[in-house]
Amino acid sequence: MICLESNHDIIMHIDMDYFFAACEELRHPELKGKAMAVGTSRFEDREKGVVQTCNYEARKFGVKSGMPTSMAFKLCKELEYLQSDEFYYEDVSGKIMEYLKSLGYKMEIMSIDEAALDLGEMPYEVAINVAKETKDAVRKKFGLPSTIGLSTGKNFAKMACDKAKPDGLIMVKTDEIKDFLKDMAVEKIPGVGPKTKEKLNRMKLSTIGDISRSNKMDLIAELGSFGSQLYNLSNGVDTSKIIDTNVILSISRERTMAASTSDINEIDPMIKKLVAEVMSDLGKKRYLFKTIGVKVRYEDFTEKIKSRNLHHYTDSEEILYSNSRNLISSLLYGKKARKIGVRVSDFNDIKKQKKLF
Ligand code: DCP
Ligand code: CA
Ligand code: CA
Repeated sequence: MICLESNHDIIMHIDMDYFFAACEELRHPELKGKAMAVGTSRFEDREKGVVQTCNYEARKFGVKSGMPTSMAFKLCKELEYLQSDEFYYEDVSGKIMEYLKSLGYKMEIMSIDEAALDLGEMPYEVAINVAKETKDAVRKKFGLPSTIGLSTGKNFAKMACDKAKPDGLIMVKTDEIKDFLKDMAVEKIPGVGPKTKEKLNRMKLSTIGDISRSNKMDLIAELGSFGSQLYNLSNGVDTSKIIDTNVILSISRERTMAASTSDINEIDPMIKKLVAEVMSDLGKKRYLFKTIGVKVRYEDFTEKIKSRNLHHYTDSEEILYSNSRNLISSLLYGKKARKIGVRVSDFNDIKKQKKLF
């Protein structure tokens, strides 16, 4: 007989390390080992933008997400800088999510670079092996480092993951949860931002242990139902459930043209081609979309992205084509385009929708 050590489902939380910057290291291997940041502005205007993320070499200098890029350059003179290319990161993300989903567990996509998988009830050792294999496979298939947290409960798994960063793997068993939490600062609980932290601190609660010993009614009076959740979590009770997510986040195609041009009529055949390819992928998956995005890369290699939200879900090729053409046209302003991209996102499953009627 197999003896289950855990009575609850084990959640595996995976989060990619320095995601946007790691994606850039993939296609710019010469930057590996150097301090590097990805930011919102073009290279020429980099001092005006904000750092979106940076690799761990840059973090040693104190560079971090959300910081003005000008400050990052003050902290680290030799910082390498790249403008963020979200089409590319979404594409990498989509492939990773598809792979994770193929493992066959119920899975919730938490953000562009993290997902929670419900491994069900299994012995801790088996879960650790699943996590090791997943982490190794992600590194091997995509060339990217990740960190995994395992625990019983979505919040605890995420907190375990945060603790294990970077390139780590830890398991917090059910009977270790209270100990794991007790000395942590309140803001380590997912969802506790600066405002909630301040409220809790005013109530003289600075660690999660403090919350666990506090009065539940006072927490509810101050924070509503989130107060009740915080009390439960602090006492090792996590009732959150994994909500299975549609894995395909977007479908896109992009291609370099034979010759650069600023004439929308010359670009038109390429738009038609990309639209047809996107539609073919979409048809196979039987999805409806609500958001259309385009990308233009100019002769000087700078890029612009523009997207439009439709009022209704659709799978119309004509709507995709006319919107793509308009959006691309609006990005030309007489400049020559070298490469263009078309993307659809924000999906609704046709099969699911039919069930409503
Ligand atoms: N991101 C962003 N702006 C921010 C924070 C993040 O654009 N203020 C983007 C860039 C990140 C990605 O989201 O690469 C994922 O964010 P994470 O918080 O998971 O941070 P990283 O993956 O960059 O680093 P790590 O998870 O190793 O700490
Ligand atoms: Ca991350
Ligand atoms: Ca993340």
